Amino acid sequence: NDHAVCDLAAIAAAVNPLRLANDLAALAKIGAREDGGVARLALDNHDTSARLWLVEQAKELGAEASVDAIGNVFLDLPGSNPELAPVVTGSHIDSQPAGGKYDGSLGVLAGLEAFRALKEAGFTPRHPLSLVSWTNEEGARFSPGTSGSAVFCNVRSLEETRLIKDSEGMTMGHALDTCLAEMDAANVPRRPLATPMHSFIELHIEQGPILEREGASVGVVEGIQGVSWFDVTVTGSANHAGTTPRALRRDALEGACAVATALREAARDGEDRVRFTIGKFVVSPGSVNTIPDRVTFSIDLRHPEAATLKGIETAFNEITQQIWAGCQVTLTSLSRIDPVDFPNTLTEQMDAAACELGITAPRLVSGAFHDAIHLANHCPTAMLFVPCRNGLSHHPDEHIELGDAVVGTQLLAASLARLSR
Ligand code: HGY
Ligand code: MN
Ligand code: MN
Ligand code: MN
Repeated sequence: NDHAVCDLAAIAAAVNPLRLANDLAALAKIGAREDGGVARLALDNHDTSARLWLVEQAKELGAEASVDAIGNVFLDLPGSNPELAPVVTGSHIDSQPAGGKYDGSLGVLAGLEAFRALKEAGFTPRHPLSLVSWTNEEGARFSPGTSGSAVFCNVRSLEETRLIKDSEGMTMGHALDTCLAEMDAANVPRRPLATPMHSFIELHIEQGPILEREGASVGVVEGIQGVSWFDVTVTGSANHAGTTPRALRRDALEGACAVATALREAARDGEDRVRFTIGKFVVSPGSVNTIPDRVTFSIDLRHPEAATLKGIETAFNEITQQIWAGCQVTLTSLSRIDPVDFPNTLTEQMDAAACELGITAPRLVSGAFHDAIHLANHCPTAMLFVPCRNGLSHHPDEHIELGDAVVGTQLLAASLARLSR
C-alpha cells in the first residue's frame, strides 16, 4: 500500500552514540550543580537557556522551531503529505531542584537523535514529525506539574495556569512572559495551542528498578498510575515558648505532626501499592522560641486505580475536618490525574519494531507521571523506558548507561518510522 519505504535496521544503525552523548553532556551543563546533578526549574533562566539551545539544534537538523502560548517548544520536520497529522515525540527539560541529568532530558534528546537518524537513513515520513519539550513537567517550582501538556490537551486553562505562584510569590505568567520574550528575541515563531497529533511517544528513564533487574535496555510502557497532589494547612496560634502552659497552646506543629501521621495511616494499604509522600513541610513563623501558628505541607498520593485514589481522598477529607491539637486543618486538592492505559494499537507497533530490530523490550507500568498521562486522552500515546542505575531519580546521582540510551533511541526511531510511514 502507500507506506513509505522504511528500513528499520538502517535507521537504527544511523543512531549515533557520540552525538547523543554530546547532546546529553551539553544540556546537562545548563543549570549544572556542583554535585553532578542539574537545577533547571521551570521557566528560570537555565530553563530558558536550555530551550534556546534546543532551538539551535533545530537549525542543524533542518527542522522548524516554534513555541506556543504556554511555552511548549516544538521542532517540526515535514512529511511527504502535509495534510496528515504529525507523529510526535518528546518530554521535558525542566528539572527538580536537586535533579538528575536524564529525567526528561533523555526523552527530548533521544527524539532529536532519532530525527537525525531517520534523515540520515534516507527515510521520508508521510506524516510530519514533531519533537516537543513540554513546559513545567516537574511542578517543583510551579505546582501542580505537567502544565505545558495539560494546557495543550485542554485539561487545565492557560489563564488558571498563569496564576500559579512559586515560593517567592512570582506568578507562572510573569516567568512565562519573560521566557517567551527571550524566545521572541531569538525569532522563534509562535504556534497555536493544541495542534492535532496522529500519535505521541515519550521516551523517559524508568525512575524505578524493574528494567535494570531484568537486564533490559528498553521497555514498552503500558500505562501510568494515577496521581493526586494536595496542600494541607494547619492553623494554630503563635505564643511565647516559655510562658504558655500546655492547656492554652494551639501549637500548629503538634497539630500538623498528628494529622500527617493520621493521613499517612489512611493511605496505607496491605499490598504496598499506594505511594504517599510528604515532600514539603513549612513551619511559621519559624522561630526557636515561638509556638508555631501555621504549618503547610504537601501530599503526593499515587495508585494504579482511580477508585482507590478517590477512596483515600474521601478519608483525607474526613480526617482534616477534625480539630488536631486545638488547630484547624484545611486540605486543598491541587490536582488529580487518573491512571491511563496506553492503546495496544501503539504498543504493538513498538513491540513489532523491537522484534524487527532483535531488541527485547519487556512491558511495564509507570510509577512516575509524565506528560504522556495527558496526551493519552488527546491522541494514541505510549512510552518507552530506559533503565537508570538502582532506579534512582529526582537525585543528582541519577545515571544511565549510554548503551541503553542508544537502544532506546533506536527503538524510538524505528517506532516513529512505523507510525509515520
Ligand atoms: O513526579 C513525577 O512522577 C514526575 O517524575 N515528575
Ligand atoms: Mn520526568
Ligand atoms: Mn521527574
Ligand atoms: Mn500508514
